[in-house]
Amino acid sequence: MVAAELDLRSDVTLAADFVVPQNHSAYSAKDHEVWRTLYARQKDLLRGRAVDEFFDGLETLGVGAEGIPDFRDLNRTLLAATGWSVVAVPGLVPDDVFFTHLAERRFPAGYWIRSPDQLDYIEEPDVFHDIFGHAPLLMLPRYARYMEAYGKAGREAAGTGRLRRLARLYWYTIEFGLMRTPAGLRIFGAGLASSGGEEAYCLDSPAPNRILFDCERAMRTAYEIDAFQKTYFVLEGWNALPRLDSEELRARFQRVERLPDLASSETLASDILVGRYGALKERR
Ligand code: HBI
Ligand code: FE
Repeated sequence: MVAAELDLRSDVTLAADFVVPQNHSAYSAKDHEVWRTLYARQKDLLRGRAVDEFFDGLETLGVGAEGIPDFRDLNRTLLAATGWSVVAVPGLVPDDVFFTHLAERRFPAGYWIRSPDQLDYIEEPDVFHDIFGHAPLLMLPRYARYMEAYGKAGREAAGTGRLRRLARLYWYTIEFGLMRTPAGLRIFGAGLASSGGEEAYCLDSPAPNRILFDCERAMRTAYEIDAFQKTYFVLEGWNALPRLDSEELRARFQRVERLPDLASSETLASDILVGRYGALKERR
């Protein structure tokens, strides 16, 4: 099942929530082979690079070594741990649909898988990015709460200029976030965990900025859509994930709206830069 085949299904009427059956038995041997190749490669590449909680989640979920997981198996474990589940969708869904799922602790996951000649680059999230990248940390209560809060905040911000700032926050934490741990800098972002290339670049290259996470700083910062990031934000542990309740968020939006946006490559005198080995460097 590859992206192009989605077009053949466009005559199927989509439900309002965009949820479709995963149809696990319809995956071909080749589909499972693509998954296994990616799964083995990423697991290996992430050793010593991803946070321990990512591996703990992957192991507790206990799926993926044999092929594309059946969401029903995944969901038994996820539901019991944090009340989250994954639902199958055809690809990117509209913002309001996406936020409503998250607010109700459902992660919309693409069900299709990339073709063997597209192992490293896809334009829309597929089942490998969505499940391998996102599902393990949904086992973590503090992270699970943040994702739900993001969904609720997104629904409130929908149709306003605030959505752009909120989307940046998601990008720089959930997708491309780094964390300072006693063992050194580690990946927790799903976009990094599922990437063939950027998972090493984000930690090893001297080129990008690594900035100690500051919620409002991240909300102001543009990001790269089809290139490696020029800036990564580094969280000081899971409790550094910001609270996203309406009141706190409203105050943050008000401050951010008075400040200029920042280019993805820019640094400020007030940034606390993080070295490749996790050391903090105040100012340049
Ligand atoms: N849909 N399936 C899917 N996955 C996403 O990550 C996603 C989406 N729709 C909208 C969206 N992300 C973002 O634009 C929001 O975070 C703003
Ligand atoms: Fe993602």
